[in-house]
Amino acid sequence: MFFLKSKGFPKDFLWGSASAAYQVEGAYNEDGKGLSNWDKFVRNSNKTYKGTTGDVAVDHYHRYKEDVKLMAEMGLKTYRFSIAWSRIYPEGNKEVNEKGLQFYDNLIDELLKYNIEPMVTTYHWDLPQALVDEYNGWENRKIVDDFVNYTTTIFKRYGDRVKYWITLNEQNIFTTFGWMNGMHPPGKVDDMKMFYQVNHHANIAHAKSVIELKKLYPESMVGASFAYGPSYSINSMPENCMAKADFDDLNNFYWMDVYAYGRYPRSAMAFLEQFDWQPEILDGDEEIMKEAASKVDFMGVNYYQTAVIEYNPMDGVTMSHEMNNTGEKGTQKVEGVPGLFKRLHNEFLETTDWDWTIDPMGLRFACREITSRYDLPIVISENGLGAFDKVEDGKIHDPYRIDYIKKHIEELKKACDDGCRVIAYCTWSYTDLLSWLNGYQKRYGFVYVDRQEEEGSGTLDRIPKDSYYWYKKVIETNGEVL
Ligand code: BGP
Repeated sequence: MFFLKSKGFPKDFLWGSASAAYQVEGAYNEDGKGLSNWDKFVRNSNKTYKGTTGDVAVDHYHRYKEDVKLMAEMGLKTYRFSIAWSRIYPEGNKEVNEKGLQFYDNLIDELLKYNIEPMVTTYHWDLPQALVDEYNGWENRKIVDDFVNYTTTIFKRYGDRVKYWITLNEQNIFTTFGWMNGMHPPGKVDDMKMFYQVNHHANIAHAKSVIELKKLYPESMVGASFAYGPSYSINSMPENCMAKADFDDLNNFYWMDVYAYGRYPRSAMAFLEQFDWQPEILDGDEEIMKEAASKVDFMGVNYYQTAVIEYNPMDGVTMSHEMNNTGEKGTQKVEGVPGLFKRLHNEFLETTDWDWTIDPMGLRFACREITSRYDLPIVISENGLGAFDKVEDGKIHDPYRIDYIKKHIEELKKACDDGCRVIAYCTWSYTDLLSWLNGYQKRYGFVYVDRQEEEGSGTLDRIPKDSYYWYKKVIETNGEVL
């Protein structure tokens, strides 16, 4: 739509920034923390850039006070972070670790001291390794009870101070990378049947957690964060437009319909059934999914890029099981599912050095689609630019990041004018941090951290970048001065 005058962002808009435990905390074996699947994967898999690990990460565990103080000086309204399950339950399901609970008590209290709203992700991919050893983690339905036991523990502990909760971060990504392309733990490739089963377990774990939270704290706000990549058909050829519809049903609505409606898209299910890939759905599951969907308060969206879709014949390209994790532009291969679709480069748009398409308007599309299809409020829980940053005379000039975020905020403002109920915008990320597969050189933060790939490298000192001061102004003016 077009509007003669913008209404701007809502009055209590939550300007925020985000992180995840494994990517910032470090202290991987301190104060009783158990090992996670990532602690193990980074050692055994040879998948991370130059073998980087989160053992120390950016040492947020010991420096959270300094980090929060910088947030306060910036005027941040909300900080999204995740809790490491293996700090709370070192073995996943047995004894609770009081010291782990205390760390997040301290972090939450520190945020509240400066009026920064904590937004907590209960699961951002780091699963207690003990549960993998015991029953293969997400592959076994037993995980549902252990997950709900863990989430209920943290809801009870922090629910008096935390209003905003995100159950699962990017279920589509951790399952696709874990069971389809082998790049995340457990590193399985094309295990289609298990991929859909794992997703069903995650859906029930999410749903039961939502129901428990609402019993304890009916006023809380809860949703899952989905890595949403809206799609465009390459052109108006009907075969390509149908391929786009297939892509959406299998890659987007397959998750968002569950969070918002408590059901799977019919065409996706029909497709899976012919190969016997559909998950085992127990009696009562559908009711649980529907009940949770009726209680969900928002759709969490991690937005980075859109996809261009073309029909892919039966003898067409397959998944490459590789990605550009070096930052050498142009090395990402074209991938697809034979008989359905393939993803092409968008000739109208630039990409980052890691070949991620830069498409600010795609963020507005994402909000519009969610609003039309689900009519839910929206939390943008991640959006940002991974780039090489350089320190010059003790400063970091990152006009490219400012430009990226500015253009996305402009589109988000238009989405608000369109009637989308956007309640928060969190950039990825607050400080620089570990990029799962891309090491420390792919930087996202407003705050530079002096560390390189090797453990023990750098002072871990924090330096606010130009974008830090720029975002401070954006917050002060509620998005009017960009
Ligand atoms: C999302 C994850 C984040 C973060 C971000 C950037 O998928 O939720 O944890 O890592 O992407 O991705 P990357 O680090 O691969 O550049």
